[in-house]
Amino acid sequence: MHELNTDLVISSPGRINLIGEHTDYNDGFVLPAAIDKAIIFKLGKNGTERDCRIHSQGFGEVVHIDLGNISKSSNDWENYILGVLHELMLLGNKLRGFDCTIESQLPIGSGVSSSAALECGLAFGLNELFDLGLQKWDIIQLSQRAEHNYVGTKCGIMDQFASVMGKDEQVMLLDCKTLDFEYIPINIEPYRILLLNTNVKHNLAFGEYNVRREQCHNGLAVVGKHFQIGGTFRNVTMEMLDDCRREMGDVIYDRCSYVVQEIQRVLDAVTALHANKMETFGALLYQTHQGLSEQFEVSCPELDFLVDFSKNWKEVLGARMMGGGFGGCTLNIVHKDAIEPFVNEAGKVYKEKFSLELSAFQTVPSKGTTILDGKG
Ligand code: GAF
Repeated sequence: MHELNTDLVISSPGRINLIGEHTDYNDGFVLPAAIDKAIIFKLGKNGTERDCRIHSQGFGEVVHIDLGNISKSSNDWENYILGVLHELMLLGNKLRGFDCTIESQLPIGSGVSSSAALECGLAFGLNELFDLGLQKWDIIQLSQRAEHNYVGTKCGIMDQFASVMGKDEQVMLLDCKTLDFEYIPINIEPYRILLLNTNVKHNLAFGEYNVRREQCHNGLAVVGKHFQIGGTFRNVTMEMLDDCRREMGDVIYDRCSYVVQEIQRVLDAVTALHANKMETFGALLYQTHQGLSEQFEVSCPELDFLVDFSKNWKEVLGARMMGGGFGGCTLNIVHKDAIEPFVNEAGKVYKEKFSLELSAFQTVPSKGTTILDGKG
């Protein structure tokens, strides 16, 4: 293998989301944070016009991409990269050949959004390397477009936003309708944020995400025929949904009810955090999980099992599945003294039930995409 050039080292973190799931593409609120695990990019100009040499340590050999001939690949992880390059090329002609080594500390498919970290880290790094003049919001939005157009997941804006905008010890309340946001310092002492990784990612994940988005869209259209809602979930009430239930059918009604209730739960959770009412905050997480499992139907037996298990522990204030669903992690708010026994017992019963290993890690809100080592 050729030696790859490095002029710049970038850290692009994964994210957690305390509450507000599947609300981002429904004009709702979310409460995410970047985490202290990241994808590390080593980037360097290689002196060519068009040849990009990409080495991902997790995937083996060096992949060559011709900037003059970008098209979709049959390989998923390459599509994240190709999608970003495609979007950057659309913006002008300042991009040139480069070398890139990618090393990930993020468990792939675990719901901490390694995909957004990959997209945003690459876009951020190339922006620095070639002085493309992009602002943070440009990077966030072009990364989202890359995922829509090249990967095919019609994701919301939360993951890319959290990965780029994160700050140490702060969560972010993002209004996904206006894109206004505020940092909220988080001090949940003596509790900790613990992720339990089911180590499963069911095949449903990709297709069903887009189906949910479409169901929400269809439900909104029905409500919009009868009420002045300005085309947004923000103006939809449960009473309106009840009135439209027969017309939209039970499944769409359940999806939309979840969204309306979850938008409100985020605001309630922020109020609880400000008032340091951690029991209330934890109870809201359990309600979110129930909604995701029963109304939105994006959970799976492994996630449900772990959330149910956590309810036997008085030291756990709340737990829920996190991210798009169908696998990945549960997020748990656990008393620091109970972390070890809780993780051990969870791992034991999870293995008995599913014959699978559980992995666990604590995390803290951390800074977003950043330069670790600048242009030499
Ligand atoms: C995935 C998506 F990428 C996000 O935009 C968000 O919708 C999330 O699922 C669910 O809240 O991570």
